[in-house]
Amino acid sequence: MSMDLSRLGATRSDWTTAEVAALYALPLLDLLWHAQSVHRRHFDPNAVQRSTLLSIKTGACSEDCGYCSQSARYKTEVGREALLDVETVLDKARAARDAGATRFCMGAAWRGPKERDLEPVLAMIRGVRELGLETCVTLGTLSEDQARQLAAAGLDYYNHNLDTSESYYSAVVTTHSYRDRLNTLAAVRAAGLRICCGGILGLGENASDRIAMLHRLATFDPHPESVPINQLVPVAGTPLAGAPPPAALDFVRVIALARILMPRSHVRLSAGRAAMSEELQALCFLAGANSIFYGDRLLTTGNPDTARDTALFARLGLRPEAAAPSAG
Ligand code: SAM
Ligand code: DTB
Ligand code: SF4
Repeated sequence: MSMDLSRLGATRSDWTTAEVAALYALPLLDLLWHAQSVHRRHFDPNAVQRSTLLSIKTGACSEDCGYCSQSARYKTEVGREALLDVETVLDKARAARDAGATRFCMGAAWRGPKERDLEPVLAMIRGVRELGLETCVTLGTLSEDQARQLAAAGLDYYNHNLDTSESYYSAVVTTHSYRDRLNTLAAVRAAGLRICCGGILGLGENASDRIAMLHRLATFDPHPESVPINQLVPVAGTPLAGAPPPAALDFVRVIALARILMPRSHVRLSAGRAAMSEELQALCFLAGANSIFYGDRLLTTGNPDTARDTALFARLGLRPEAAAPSAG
């Protein structure tokens, strides 16, 4: 399989699976060179955006996602907690802003929000925006009307991951379908929201699944503005607790492909950094990652603390990306 490498760097949604597979098969050093070249055409190569996560509603989720600490079906260390109150969330958002985050991402362990759930989340979005932060929420399946209500509250991004390929999805989740995920993404786009959508490596998927997932992401028109690439954080009690981690250089390869396929999107080196060396993270930045989760927790699991990330940025000469002018 060959492809016209001179077209790399253009923003297009007509990628073929063969093209994505050909990129995946490139010698690693060629791939990194192309990814870094594309990255430098669109971004400051030493700037990295920082988002802080908060679980606003933890545990007891009806869904059976095989990786998740929060499914009611698995016996994990995560218990059931009620939706946090707005003031608690705003205190955490203020602390995240003061620590240097520019975006605050609120996650709920729901299949989707019930009607009574939405109003407090809308208040959280309004309050976090008033602090001058960009807002992101991830609440599961949405109707078009719910997406419009979130947009009217001033939400900047909705996170909803594809997680893996369509054909492998049912090996990981059975309580909702890939089609449900795509429908929610369409509702979110129709409401005029920006999309954060990516996946997880280490679910037992093979290279074709990774290629299919990347192809799906890169053929959205427009592309998701933010593309989180997670490495599975194995959680005791879940079906995937014992899954072997993806090969480190395959993880780098997927980051590089995301960068080349979606040249203007922020590619986030997401969950899994606590288990990665600084050298591996540096390779991910070289491959075009330009966003991280920042703060000592993800949703229910750990993340490098801010002091460690500040030291990493200093060693690599990275700068935090400035807040987007639209925030606030
Ligand atoms: N319930 C909503 C949903 O599933 O869309 C929102 C919250 S859910 C925890 C958000 C995303 O977190 C998942 O789609 C998955 O990509 C990621 N995630 C959850 N558990 C993870 C784990 N153990 N390791 C890596 N990523 C994980
Ligand atoms: C995303 O792609 N990763 C984040 C966020 N979007 C919501 C979640 C990672 C969760 C890791 C496991 C946990 O902490 O529960
Ligand atoms: Fe529930 Fe989301 Fe976890 Fe799936 S990933 S079990 S929908 S919280």
